[in-house]
Amino acid sequence: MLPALAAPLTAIVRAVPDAYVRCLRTDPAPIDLERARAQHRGYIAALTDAGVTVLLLPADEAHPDACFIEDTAVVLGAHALITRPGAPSRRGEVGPVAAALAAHRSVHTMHAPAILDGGDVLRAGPLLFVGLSTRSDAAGARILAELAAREHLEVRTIPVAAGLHLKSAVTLVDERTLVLHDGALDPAPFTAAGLDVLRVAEPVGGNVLALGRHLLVSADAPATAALLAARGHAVTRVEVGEFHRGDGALTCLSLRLAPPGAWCA
Ligand code: CIR
Repeated sequence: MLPALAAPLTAIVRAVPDAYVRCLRTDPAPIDLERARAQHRGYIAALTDAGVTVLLLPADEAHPDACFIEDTAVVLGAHALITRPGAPSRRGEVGPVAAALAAHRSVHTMHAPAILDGGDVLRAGPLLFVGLSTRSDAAGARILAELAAREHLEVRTIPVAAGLHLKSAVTLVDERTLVLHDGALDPAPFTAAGLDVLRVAEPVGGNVLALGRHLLVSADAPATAALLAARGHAVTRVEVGEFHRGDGALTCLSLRLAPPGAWCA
């Protein structure tokens, strides 16, 4: 488990716009907006129940994907890097996120032509694994690496050949353990870094959200939830099916800010 934090985590989340039904997605099935909003409320409740302080930003009707706030910034210690999202339609999402982060962190901005989505950045202690995907490139990883060096963090890039983001397939469970959708990515870069990798068969089981001692797992990954509970984690199953339809998962829906001196997934 991640260590209990001396002070609570803060998470910034963004309300679901009516426009969410037109979000970028590979699954053509229609999105149920009311169910999405109910699931978003459930997600916020799960964060709150895990002791997280939640800041809710208003919905952005001009940007259907804005509720996937994780992609718009990477928070590293005292700094926050506002990304240049890989999807052109998402680039206008960042303004209100930067304004909200400025109250908590020293804010830096990524400039063109670099691209990076926060969903491609996976922190494991002093390492930042950065997926090179359709949404994040080497220039984006280099800009992140410059900022990361200030926090004594090392960037290691990983090609993401399939799927949307690195964290669509692999996320942190505890300080030295990752959970990975089996077959989606080569686990070698993680095991070479001394991390344990739990392989799971459920596609959305690869994206869990570790919050101190609490672990949020999608209700659509029951076997993953059972595996992690059997390993002693305090697992909360969260319904986010309408966000899976939008190619998102648990981490995408929040930006986490650890208290000073700590770090979080
Ligand atoms: C997109 O395609 O950008 C959104 N529909 C989904 C973003 C999911 N974000 C994430 O995995 N961090």
